[in-house]
Amino acid sequence: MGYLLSKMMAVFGDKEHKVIIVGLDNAGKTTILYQFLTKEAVHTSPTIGSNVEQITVRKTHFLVWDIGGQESLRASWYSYYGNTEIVILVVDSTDRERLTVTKEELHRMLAHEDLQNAAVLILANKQDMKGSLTAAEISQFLTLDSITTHSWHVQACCALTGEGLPASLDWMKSRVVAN
Ligand SMILES: Nc1nc2c(ncn2[C@@H]2O[C@H](COP(=O)(O)OP(=O)(O)O)[C@@H](O)[C@H]2O)c(=O)[nH]1
Ligand SMILES: [Mg+2]
Repeated sequence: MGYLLSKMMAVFGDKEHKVIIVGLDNAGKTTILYQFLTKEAVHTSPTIGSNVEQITVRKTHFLVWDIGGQESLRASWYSYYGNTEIVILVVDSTDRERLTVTKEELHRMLAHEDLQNAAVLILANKQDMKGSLTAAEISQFLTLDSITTHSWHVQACCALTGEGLPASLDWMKSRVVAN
């Protein structure tokens, strides 16, 4: 391989892929970010504040933003959209009442031009809890099948144990490598 090409590949390989974690408050966003860091990936130094971390999955670097989900903060989600390659939408699978709100937020996000090229990972979290909806039920409720404009994937998980999270990181990696 030529020097220039290998140099370019090295630079390209070091690219940081921007990820945002969204979802309603109490869905488990921060717990998931923490699980990603301690169980599955190399943790390099935290950067701006406490809500953004770099996660490395077999040489692929993600810069992951954990964004607040309280109603008052949701209006400013869009300010994080620029250059986002992956949106992780965390759902509390026991919170049936607020699934409608999540559905609205999801479809509003997908319509935003800054997220045109982003892939969406829906995490059906809190699978350890009694009465939690399955990933298939969440999928149906959020009408994921109607999404044709974005690459999406739904994954059942439990942030407390980390179950389902390695598979999530694999999918994320496959998305950015595919691009
Ligand atoms: N049982 C259970 N509790 C969880 C799970 N994930 C998060 N939690 C709990 O849900 C609450 C909210 O989690 P947090 O990560 O702060 O949610 P955030 O507001 O979306 O950042 C905390 O008490 C967590 O311990 C899970 O998979 N199972
Ligand atoms: Mg949080």
